[in-house]
Amino acid sequence: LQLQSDLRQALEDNQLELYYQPKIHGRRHRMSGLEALVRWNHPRLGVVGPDTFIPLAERFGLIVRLGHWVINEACRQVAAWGNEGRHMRVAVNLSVHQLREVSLVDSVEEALRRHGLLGSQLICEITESVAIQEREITTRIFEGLARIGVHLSIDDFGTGYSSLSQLRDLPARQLKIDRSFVRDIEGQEDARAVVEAVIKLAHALQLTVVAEGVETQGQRDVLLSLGCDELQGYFYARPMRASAVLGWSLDAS
Ligand code: G
Ligand code: G
Ligand code: MN
Ligand code: NA
Repeated sequence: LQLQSDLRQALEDNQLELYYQPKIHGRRHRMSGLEALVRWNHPRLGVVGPDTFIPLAERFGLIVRLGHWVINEACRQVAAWGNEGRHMRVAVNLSVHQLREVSLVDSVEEALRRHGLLGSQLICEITESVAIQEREITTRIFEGLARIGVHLSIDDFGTGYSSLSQLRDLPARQLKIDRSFVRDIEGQEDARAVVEAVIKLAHALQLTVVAEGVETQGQRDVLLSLGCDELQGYFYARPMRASAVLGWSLDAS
């Protein structure tokens, strides 16, 4: 398989790159952090998105190595921004295969130490469906990460059908509302009602809420009126190269 050997090569040759998408603190109207999103600069195909190669990496047993690279590279970049006087907090996405790895917490801790970061500068995102299907593993990993100060975020929330008790038992700090709910929030009363209920529930459980996929001012206004804590989406910024981040400003976007 061509892509399989290409992907191995990509890991060796530094063809992967992290892009960063700002998250905006709703009330304070400023950047609260960034989500790291991996891209593959393929020598012939150009920029390839994670929806294409993450599943391949999972199938070919490369995801743990790729995931290590992502964690380490995100920490390296946050430290570099710190050296420029900007204290940043970055979220990385974890695959289920990384959670099954016994040494995950140690390797996150090692990456933080190597780059001189606080645990609170890193957030780990896992999807709601993984969080509940792999309850025992995720609870153990989450507790380990929480001990070193790394916050956990439940990604794509609303698509995984977790029960209230499952949600209550997860030691997460943040919940990200899936963009399918955000998309319909202006026109559809029921979509708005769902988002309102999710925000209330999250706050009752002491979780902060991030809305993903915010594309319009109208969506932003509704989300802020419902008390959503943070917003992320093309309305503010597309994922960008690390080199563009310090020059990006909310008011110019
Ligand atoms: O950046 P984009 O919207 O194309 O991302 C598509 C999907 O790929 C999203 O579900 C996102 O969570 C996932 N993704 C992006 N970067 C990573 C990564 O570093 N690791 C894993 N496991 N998934 C990622
Ligand atoms: O599943 P996860 O939340 O990690 O996925 C993030 C993905 O969503 C990335 O691929 C990113 O490029 C994409 N994305 C970010 N903002 C928007 C947006 O406003 N609209 C849409 N359609 N996709 C977005
Ligand atoms: Mn995510
Ligand atoms: Na998501």
